[in-house]
Amino acid sequence: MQRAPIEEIRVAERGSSPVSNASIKRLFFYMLLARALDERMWILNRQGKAPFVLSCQGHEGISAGAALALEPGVDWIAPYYRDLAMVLMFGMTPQEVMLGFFGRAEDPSSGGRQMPAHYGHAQHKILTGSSPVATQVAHIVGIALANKIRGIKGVALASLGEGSTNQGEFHEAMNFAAVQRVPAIVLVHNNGYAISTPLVHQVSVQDLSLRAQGYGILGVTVDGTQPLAVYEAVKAARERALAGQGPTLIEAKTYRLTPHSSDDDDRAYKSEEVRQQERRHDVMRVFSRWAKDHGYLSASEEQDITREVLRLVDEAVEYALGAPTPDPTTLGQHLYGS
Ligand SMILES: Cc1ncc(C[n+]2csc(CCOP(=O)(O)OP(=O)(O)O)c2C)c(N)n1
Ligand SMILES: [Mg+2]
Repeated sequence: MQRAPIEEIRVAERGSSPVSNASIKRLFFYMLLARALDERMWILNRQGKAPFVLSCQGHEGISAGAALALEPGVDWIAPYYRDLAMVLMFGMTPQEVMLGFFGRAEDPSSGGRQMPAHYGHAQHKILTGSSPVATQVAHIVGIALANKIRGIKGVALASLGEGSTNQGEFHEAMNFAAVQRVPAIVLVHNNGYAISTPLVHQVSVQDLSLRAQGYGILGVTVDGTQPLAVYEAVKAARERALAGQGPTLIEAKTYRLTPHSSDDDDRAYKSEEVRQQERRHDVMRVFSRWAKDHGYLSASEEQDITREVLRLVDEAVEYALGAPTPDPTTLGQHLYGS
């Protein structure tokens, strides 16, 4: 199934850029760190050392662009499994990510109980995720309502895939958020597929942001392969939320560059031609080229960052592989009352 091409989104040129040089480098660093961790996870999975990968490849620009516009320590996020770059920018370390990946006792998300990529970190205001998709939207709307009632100057952002917006829970949460005008942001990563189901068999609208009209809130669609376009949209939504203007629905379009998970084979439903075309829109290639062409990043800086990122990945894997698994006698903890 062919997708309509992503609309060109203007990215501010050097000089009129809404973000500093340091922020561009920060974006690049965390996007690359997420990509490198993810690529290593696939290798470890194929080596039989870890059971399951849910990949962020192709989604790094959305997660990082959004995180750059938020305030870690103040704002709450309820990420989904493709938001590795977002949780890293909110303070999770590569080591903590790998502890979760291997299901180790020290895993901050769940002590090794959750599936991998169900990120959570109370200290960093990262709400732990539930496997049923879209449940996080209601959770974030509740946090945003609490912020509003308590007069806390922070926002709450939920992130999810486009397929997940068809859950009843999504609509209930969006409607309630709109009626209560809570300071929430709902970020939809539209990668054109819900596992193997293409967009045309999921919805009959071209842009999911159109759904915002039905709730009476602002809806925006941006190119998710342009981290700065995502940044600008989330920044504007945050300002509106803090000014009492209520929630915003943001749709960011991108391409999922891997199968849905390590248990999926996307060759069954994507032709080689489609997969190659998606790879040409790889956000890492697009952003690296843009940053170099516009003088934000030199080739030698890119090499240095790549070396540093790979060192962090090696260190994280070594630590997590050597870390103890949960004590079997704690199996019932947090599940049953005594
Ligand atoms: C309520 C519920 N139904 C089904 C599933 C199984 N499931 C997990 S991910 C997924 C696809 C989600 O697609 P989308 O929201 O587009 O996110 P993407 O994986 O494409 O980023 C499904 C059906 C689930 N976890 N929860
Ligand atoms: Mg999807």
